[in-house]
Amino acid sequence: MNASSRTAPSAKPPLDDKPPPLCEGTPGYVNLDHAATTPALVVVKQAVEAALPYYGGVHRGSGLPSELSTELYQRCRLEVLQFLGGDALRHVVVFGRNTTDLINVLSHSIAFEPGDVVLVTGLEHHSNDLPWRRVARVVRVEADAQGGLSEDAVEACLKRHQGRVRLLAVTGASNVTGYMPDIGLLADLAHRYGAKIFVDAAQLVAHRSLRLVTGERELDFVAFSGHKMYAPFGSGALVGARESFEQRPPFASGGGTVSVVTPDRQSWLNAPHRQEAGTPNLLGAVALARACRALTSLDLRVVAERERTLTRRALRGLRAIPGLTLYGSPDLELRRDRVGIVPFNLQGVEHGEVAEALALDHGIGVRSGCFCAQPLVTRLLGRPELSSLEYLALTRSLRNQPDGRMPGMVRASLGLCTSEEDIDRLCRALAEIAADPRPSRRRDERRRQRRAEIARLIMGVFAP
Ligand code: ALA
Repeated sequence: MNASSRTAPSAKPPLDDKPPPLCEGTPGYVNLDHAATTPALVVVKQAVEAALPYYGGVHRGSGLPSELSTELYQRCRLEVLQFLGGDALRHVVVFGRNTTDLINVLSHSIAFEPGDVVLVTGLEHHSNDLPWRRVARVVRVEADAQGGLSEDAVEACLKRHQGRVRLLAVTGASNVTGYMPDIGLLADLAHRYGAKIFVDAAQLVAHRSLRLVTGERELDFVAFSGHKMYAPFGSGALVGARESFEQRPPFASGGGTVSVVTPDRQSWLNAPHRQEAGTPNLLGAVALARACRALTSLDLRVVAERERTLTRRALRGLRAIPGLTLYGSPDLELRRDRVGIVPFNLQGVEHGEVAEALALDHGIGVRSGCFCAQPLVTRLLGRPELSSLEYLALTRSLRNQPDGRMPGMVRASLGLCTSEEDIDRLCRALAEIAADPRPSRRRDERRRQRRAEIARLIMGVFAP
């Protein structure tokens, strides 16, 4: 179901040394921020360009573009289902803007009763935590000090709240540490205690194969975003059993969600239409579906092995830098699989400063901060939970300082086209920053150059 259960020999040709080409327009720039967003695959761009001349209103017209677009949209759902090994008779694909959007859709699709519990883990992105707080009682299974998750702790929690837990909401891979919970085992546990499982696969699907059904096991709900899997066209997909989406009125209502409307009544369409208010993002769906197909055509075991090799290289290189602290599992050999995400801090240099130095002085893009996962980052930093007074003081001070920064860390995240040279450049750059953390004399000038370059590129976007 996750990488650990994917060891069967593959009939696919091995991935050669050349990863599939990407649309990247910044020569010399090293992108180590794939966990935030990925560039587009060239084949994704080509698919969008091929669909564009025929773009019409899905379910909204009788002309050729509209009819074609309606069929194409349906085809996109099938591609997504195939990508996850779903069953077109039982499963439904709901398209939305991104994983966050779709978790909100899902949270309003489940008919929670008062007192129902959603179990979340301490590894979650805010998007797989906050939406549940609005619809159910959220109980948290904490991460351990390295950001790992104990299945025993999950089981203890399921037992403690037995009969009340409707859903276990868990990430497929942490966006902070790359840690991959054993999704198969967690699905078994959730089901044993009468709960369903939702997997936030945003950080997983571009790195490892994920199947909805493996033998007797089934994941109830899975969601992921196009912009983290080389299809950044504003779409994401949520997949689950059809009947799960037909219990409640939709999260967003409007055109496309209803069959009959009178001045005071309306009847909702079946899924997935009920969940997709407004004219659908056909081109986003095309991009997502084409990326699914492209990833399916790769041998993801080879992709994973290459990513692990590069991650080990990064971990070894960074560990050797004086004053650098790595977060997450101390297992630098990756005996337990994880996706290529490496979080760290440099002693005496604020995380945002490190990210800026990497960007301006070394041409390397990373992300710094809390990565929309404040509970996990706080835990990894070893900081105590805030008291109510501290919480109030902090929220007040940050409200008055738009650029006020929370304690955080720096994150390098790998993608399909990351190379050994990219990793070595990161290590060399960090060694230099560690040796002399003062902003370089040319920093201001480089910032100005950066602003000018951005202005020129934006002009280029609107020039034709
Ligand atoms: N959730 C994305 C990240 O981790 C945006 O950067």
